[in-house]
Amino acid sequence: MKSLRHKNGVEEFVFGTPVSTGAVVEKGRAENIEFRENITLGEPTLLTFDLEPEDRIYGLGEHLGSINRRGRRFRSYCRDEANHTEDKNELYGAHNFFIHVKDHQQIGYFIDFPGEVVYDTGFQEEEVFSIEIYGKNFRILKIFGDTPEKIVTGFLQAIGKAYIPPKWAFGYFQSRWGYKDQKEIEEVYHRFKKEDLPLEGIYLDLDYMEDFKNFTVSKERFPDFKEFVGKLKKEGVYLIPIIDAGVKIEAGYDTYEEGIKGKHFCLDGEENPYVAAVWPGKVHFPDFLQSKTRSWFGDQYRFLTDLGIEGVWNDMNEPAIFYDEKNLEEAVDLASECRGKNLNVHQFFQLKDTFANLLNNEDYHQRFYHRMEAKKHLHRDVHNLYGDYMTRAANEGLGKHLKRRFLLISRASSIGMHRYGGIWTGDNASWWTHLEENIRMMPSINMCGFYYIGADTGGFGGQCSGELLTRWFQFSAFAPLFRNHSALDTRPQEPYAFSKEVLEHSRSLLKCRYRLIPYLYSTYMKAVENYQLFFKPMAFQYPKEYEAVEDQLLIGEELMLAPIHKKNQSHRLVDLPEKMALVTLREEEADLTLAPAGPQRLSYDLDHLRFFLRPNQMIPLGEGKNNVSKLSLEKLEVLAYIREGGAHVFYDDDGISMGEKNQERMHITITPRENSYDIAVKKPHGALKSIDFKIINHRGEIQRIHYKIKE
Ligand code: MIG
Repeated sequence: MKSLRHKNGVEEFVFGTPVSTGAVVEKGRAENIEFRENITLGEPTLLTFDLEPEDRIYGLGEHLGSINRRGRRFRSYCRDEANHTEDKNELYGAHNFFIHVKDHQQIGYFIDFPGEVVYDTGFQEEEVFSIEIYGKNFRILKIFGDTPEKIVTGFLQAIGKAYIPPKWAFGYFQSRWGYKDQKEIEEVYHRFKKEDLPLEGIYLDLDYMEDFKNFTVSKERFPDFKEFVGKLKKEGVYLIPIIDAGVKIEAGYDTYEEGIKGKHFCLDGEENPYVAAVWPGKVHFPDFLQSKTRSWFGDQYRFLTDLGIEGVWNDMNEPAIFYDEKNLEEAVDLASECRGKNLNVHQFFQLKDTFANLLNNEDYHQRFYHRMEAKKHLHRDVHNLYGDYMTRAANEGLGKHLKRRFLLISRASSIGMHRYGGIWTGDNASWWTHLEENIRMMPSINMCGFYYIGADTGGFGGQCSGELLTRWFQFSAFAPLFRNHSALDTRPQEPYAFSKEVLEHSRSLLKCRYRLIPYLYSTYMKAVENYQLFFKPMAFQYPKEYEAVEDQLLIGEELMLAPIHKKNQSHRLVDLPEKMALVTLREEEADLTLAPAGPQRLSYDLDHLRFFLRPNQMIPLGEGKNNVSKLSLEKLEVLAYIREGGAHVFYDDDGISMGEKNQERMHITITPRENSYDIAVKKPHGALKSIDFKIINHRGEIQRIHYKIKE
């Protein structure tokens, strides 16, 4: 074992000769450090920690369950899991960072390993936290800090700055698997316009392609795609097409032909391109682990950027596999053997399961290989890098051709990919419990480096009700990625697909979202810049008794959210660790009242947003426009809760340039005086003419101050 020391005291332990995943960007210096944890190298390697009753575990990213991960099993092995029931131990992401919090100390760990890792956080044995690492070659980073938040910061520094989307990516996006052609997309656009609903873009699912072939557009369904993209973009509406991992095997299809010629596909045991089946039927999988394949595949996105596209979602990149030839043949053979027989119960279930197990069977992972650093790797051993490296390829290609920021999200991910794109949390369902999962999952994913995150709002599978959509909007209004997406054959889920009330509520909630964009964008940029959390669990800020409050979240330093996530609730219980100001936000007005510390019932209607402003904090609000391009910062409203005085840095830039161009950092300070406040605005935003302050003090008295920026 080798050991190294990084900045901030981060320790790195190198076991064997690990694959360079590229997750960690900081380089350490060799130093002799002892690894004191209990570890036994083997197949699998076993790492164990004692758990005391009070211990908590945070992190592990995209998984179901509580924010405190204690008492469950989790498997880090990217999986196309289409049914997120409570018992599922793996989803699409593999995020091996966690913090073990004890009474007297806390330590963060990152297991830098691209294969399977299984965590048992005191499920089998309540007093043991065991981790199985399926290999002997890996790195472990140990991160120290006196608070969980500082540990996160140390970790984020080690893994590098997160992906930064364009400002328009903070708008509202409509999506649906099933919008079949240009006409239908146009109808969605017109309907949003007619109903005065904010809209920033429409995602294009599989149906825009020709026969599910990546980097093609169906001529029949989109006769003049380029013109269409341009026309919508003029209205501020972006189209975001999907790209899948598998490349259709079809003679004459460019991407396929080039992939073969350039030796870009993963190989089977006989050194032939591995064949599996996904949406297009039989496909090959690009070997994204080869750098030449990444630059080739990245360049393929040029087909889209040449058509005016500035955003993409990468799907099916765990990779998801419907079947491979071997298993399909075995299943068909078994079925023929069964023909005409009187099957007993075992034979029947074997038949049924054999077919059911074709989908995403992990046997396939033993049958194909990658080439990386001139070495051959069995897929299973590097599985978790696949979606990550596909997204790196896309990021590099899009950046090269666009030379400005772009929207990029991926379904599969591992830590390291956070520098290249965001993630959506996959195929959730229109269930109230999934709204709650969404709330809890955000901070855990954020701790692992990802900031541009969100769930399918309204739920992907199943039937959404107007009430669920509205409540979900009330939470997603704060998520960097706000997309309403639903599956084929489910009930239509656009805000206008329900009653008139739902439409009206959605409209006001979406306008509120746009009012929040200056704040959300500023908070996002500052959080990335300073390696801080955008979504913070209550337990990271407040004393221990708040650790169990997992359906309230903090945003940046300013806000606490307490969304309703249950049906037929006009009120919910909120537990305030300190006195805060309750904000009731509507399109036209924002009200402030004081809320005392302690548990209380909060009424929460469907047509507005309610959230809490922490003491000595303020937030800027813009106007309720229908598009980011229409948001002007000439006039801002600032809501503040001032006890002793508050200071805020408001970040803005042109929202699209890469690098550090046009950054603006406006400093606002509010200092209470006898009967009023002193307000200072340093480096006012270039566009700004005036700010309307609404300030509440600890007695609940409100003052409004109109502040003019001197020319
Ligand atoms: O096998 O492209 O998670 O968002 O709509 C399903 C169709 C493939 C899964 C994605 C979902 C998308 C769907 N895809």
